[in-house]
Amino acid sequence: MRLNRRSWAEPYKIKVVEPLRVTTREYRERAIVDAGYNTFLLRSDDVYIDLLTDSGTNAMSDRQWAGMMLGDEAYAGSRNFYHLEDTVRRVYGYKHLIPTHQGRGAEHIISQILIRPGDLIPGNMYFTTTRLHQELAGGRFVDVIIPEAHDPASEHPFKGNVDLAKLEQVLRGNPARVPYVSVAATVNMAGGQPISLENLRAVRQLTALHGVRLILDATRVAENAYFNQQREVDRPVAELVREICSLTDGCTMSAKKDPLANIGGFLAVNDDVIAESARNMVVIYEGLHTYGGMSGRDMEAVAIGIDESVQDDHMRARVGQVQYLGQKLRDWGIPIVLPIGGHGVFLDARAFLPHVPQELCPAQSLAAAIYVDSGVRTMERGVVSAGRDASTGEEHMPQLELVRLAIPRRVYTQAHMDVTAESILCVYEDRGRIGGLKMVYEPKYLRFFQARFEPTVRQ
Ligand code: P61
Repeated sequence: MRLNRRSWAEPYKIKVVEPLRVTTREYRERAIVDAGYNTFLLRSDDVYIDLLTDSGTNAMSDRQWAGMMLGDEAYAGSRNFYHLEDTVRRVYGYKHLIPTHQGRGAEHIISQILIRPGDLIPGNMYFTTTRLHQELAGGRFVDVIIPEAHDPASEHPFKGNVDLAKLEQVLRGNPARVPYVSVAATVNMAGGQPISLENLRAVRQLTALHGVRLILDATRVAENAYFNQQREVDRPVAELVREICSLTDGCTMSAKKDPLANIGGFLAVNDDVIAESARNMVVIYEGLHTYGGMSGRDMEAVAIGIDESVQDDHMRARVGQVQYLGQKLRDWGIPIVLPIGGHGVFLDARAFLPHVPQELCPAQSLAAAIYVDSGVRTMERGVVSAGRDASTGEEHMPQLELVRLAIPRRVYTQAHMDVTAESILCVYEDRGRIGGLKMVYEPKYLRFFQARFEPTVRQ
């Protein structure tokens, strides 16, 4: 037999393992009730395969672990800070680094510095923490992503693109009311969808014309660059990352994602005045400007992880694993967001459970059902995550009602992906039995993290 294709494998082998616990269906039925049907409220000991998030769940490399031993835990001027600063300058190209404990720390600081009450912040789809910090600073988020991004079935290769006409309308109609445009690469809530370089260049031109800054959410910029490489221009991921960043004035970063760490983040900017304001603020909320809430060893792990994250073979295996899972589900006719994203596969809960109206939180209910079936933990990304309008208190009713299967980096094997896919198929075949949920406890901020639910009919 002649092979017409050759498989590839992960560019690493496994040195340390962490046992997983398998529970019974009866056990999980109790656990999900105790957790108020919210997968965020499960104990991780009760989870078999944890696809809640790719945030902070990365497996670090032996080099990163070795770096942890080089942690310089000085209060001020830790050598690991300088290593991180050099790395951020070299890999992303920004002049100033302000470390923070994680991404939202950076979002808080940049929002408070740049936003005045009544301002508008256009962006390529909301992200929960990003929008909340914009609102807490008195601003209002305006969605300027292309319409295809709100359609799970659209196979547009760059669903993270900005609708330039929409953006222009916001900029023209609100002179001096737009402190910056916020662009995410890739777009988490759209299903891990990338923005094209071509579109980003056009956004840069447009914002420059209006004298408005462009701030990047660089949390998954290397995954975005991988898609740019595959779908747009065949250049190394590292080069593309650098180019994306060069089109922006600064970035917020959660080092818990692309940079392959378990904790950490930063704000990076080119402007000296903004950097000075940020250093003034970081000491109030995060820690000294040379650690920002991270220990020296954390900063070392992030610095080393950043370099690993922009390697082509790493990214091929990382995104390749997500594609493998997605393709399996697609082949079985299970409704997922297309194209398959960079950090996870997103189930289209509206199409999966057409009999459950959005008011009854179909994605929340589907995530609970998947957990009960197999112990696989996923996350709701629909009406519960979208929350309420900050000024009217009305619930947002997003077009996308999704369940996210986020894949931690370098953690699970192909067999784990198979087990996951088989569980989703079982739940799909039995979908008629899944009912809706009503919220019985609703926290004020980021309600999805701690909300509790009950079935509308006994399940
Ligand atoms: C996640 F359910 N993401 O995807 P921090 N920007 C972007 C993120 O994806 C992100 C942050 C900023 C998480 C954790 C999480 O509604 C949720 O380091 C594109 O988590 O502070 C985080 O970075 C914030 C899960 C956050 C959520 C908010 O799983």
